[in-house]
Amino acid sequence: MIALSNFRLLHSSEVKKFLLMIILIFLISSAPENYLLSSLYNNDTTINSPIVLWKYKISMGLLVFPLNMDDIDGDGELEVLAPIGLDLFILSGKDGDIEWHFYEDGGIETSVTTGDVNGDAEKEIVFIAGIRLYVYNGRDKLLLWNYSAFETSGMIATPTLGDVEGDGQTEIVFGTDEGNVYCLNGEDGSLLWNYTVSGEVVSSPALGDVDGDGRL
Ligand SMILES: [Ca+2]
Ligand SMILES: [Ca+2]
Ligand SMILES: [Ca+2]
Ligand SMILES: [Ca+2]
Repeated sequence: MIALSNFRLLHSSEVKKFLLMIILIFLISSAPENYLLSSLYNNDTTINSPIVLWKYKISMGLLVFPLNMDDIDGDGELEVLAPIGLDLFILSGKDGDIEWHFYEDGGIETSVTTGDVNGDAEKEIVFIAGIRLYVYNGRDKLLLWNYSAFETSGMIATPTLGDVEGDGQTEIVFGTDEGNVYCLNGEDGSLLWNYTVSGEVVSSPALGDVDGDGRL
């Protein structure tokens, strides 16, 4: 079973480029209170001797949620989407420069999901911070909408994108530590449905056609 968003990404040119470049990202502890985020680049497929392309020093906080990369602004170059401490940083994959920074009371609570959620052929970035889910346009970082249905912060599961309604439009599905699973209309953030489970939701939803009827 594979999320629709992941299925699309596996076939995208950006990800093929990503695989060819063999970029490794990892966290290095340089001191008890400081960490370095390093992007390693190797262009001859020999991963035994990676070359440090750039480093980004984390002055405070820890990298809690996984990094990912995508060309969110459509300029042909990958960005690094890095939740660090309470903040979200979007760094240039090329040189590590900060392209965008986001902070909200309560702090970022998930990794960042990317994809075209409103059908305009441009990618959005989707994440949860504080008590809200945010959708920003990836090109100019303008807020499309946010959704607040949570009583407290503490969501720990990254949202998943997919056309769960089968209407050609993308939905956003995510769970919370209050035990609710939400499905939002990607275009405007309106609630399509929610479902309460008996306990905290601690993982991202996986979307797939498990009953073979041609629909997620
Ligand atoms: Ca880019
Ligand atoms: Ca879009
Ligand atoms: Ca849909
Ligand atoms: Ca199905």
